[in-house]
Amino acid sequence: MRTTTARAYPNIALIKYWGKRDEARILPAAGSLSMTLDAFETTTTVIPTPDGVADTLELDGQPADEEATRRIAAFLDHVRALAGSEQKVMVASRNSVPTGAGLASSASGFAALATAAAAAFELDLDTRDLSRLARLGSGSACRSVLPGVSVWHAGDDETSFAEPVSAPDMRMVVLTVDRGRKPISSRSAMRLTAATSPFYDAWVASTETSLSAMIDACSEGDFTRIGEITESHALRMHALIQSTTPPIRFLRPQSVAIFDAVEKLRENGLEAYSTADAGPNVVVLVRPENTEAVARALEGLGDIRIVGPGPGAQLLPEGSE
Ligand code: 2P0
Repeated sequence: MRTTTARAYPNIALIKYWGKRDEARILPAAGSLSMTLDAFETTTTVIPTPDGVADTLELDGQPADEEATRRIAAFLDHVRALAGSEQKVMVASRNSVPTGAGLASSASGFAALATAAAAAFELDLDTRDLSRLARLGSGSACRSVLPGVSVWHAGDDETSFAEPVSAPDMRMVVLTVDRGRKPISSRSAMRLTAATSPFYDAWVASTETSLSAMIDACSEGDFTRIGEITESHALRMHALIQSTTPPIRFLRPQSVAIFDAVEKLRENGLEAYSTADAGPNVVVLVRPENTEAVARALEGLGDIRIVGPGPGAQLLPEGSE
């Protein structure tokens, strides 16, 4: 065993993952497609603790709470099973934005941890198997193993991984409207949706249709079609989430104001499309040449950060910890 450090970036889905077919193996009910970003990264070090009786976790320099530590230990059990090892480790993870700020994500976290832990336990995994491993920590993490745009296949345990998709060059204008912790985790909200929404089956079926339309639009480099499917699919996801019992609403008035402003931009000939994840922040998809104009037009509606396609999860040189 050795000490290793890895870095990974979050991703923003254009076709969203919302619902599992298998909770234990984190198999999604439908496929999804996302862009890994070049900002908001997580850097994670895994240190073997030969005398350790339990895994420990430090987040941004502070000991993590019991729940977060338990989730990491459960993930490390998968790594130990693959390695045939019982070795406990210390995990130290840093986010470039504060954890719980709505931007630090479980996707970058588990993609970085899977990459560092696989190397620490001397597993020789290719990208596909690393993506499958990251999926066991958090579904969306399997997409953050890959750079740029990737598709995550629904599949079964063997075939559910992310792989690259050819797509045009795109940028995103991220508008942070609220840095607070979300009222409910994605995992719990997803479970509630599958259990209580009358629209869930239609969501799963229509997501597969939207995904194949999106893959076609990406390979044709049709930005307009990509944008239209992105915005429509995001609104469908939020409509679905609002249809749970009890209802959950992630979008705030400020979020809706941004969707409206983006629609106005399009009416005025500036192409841009909105999406939002399980929270109130809005991400606007733009052509590279329109990035500055769109960011300027949306000034004042949120804290703005421009992002582009980023690298896949990577192991850092020894001594980076
Ligand atoms: C996505 N989200 O496709 C969707 C859109 C949030 C909204 O993937 O239970 O944290 O760990 O597999 O990966 C968030 O779900 O859930 C998510 P788990 P995860 O990006």
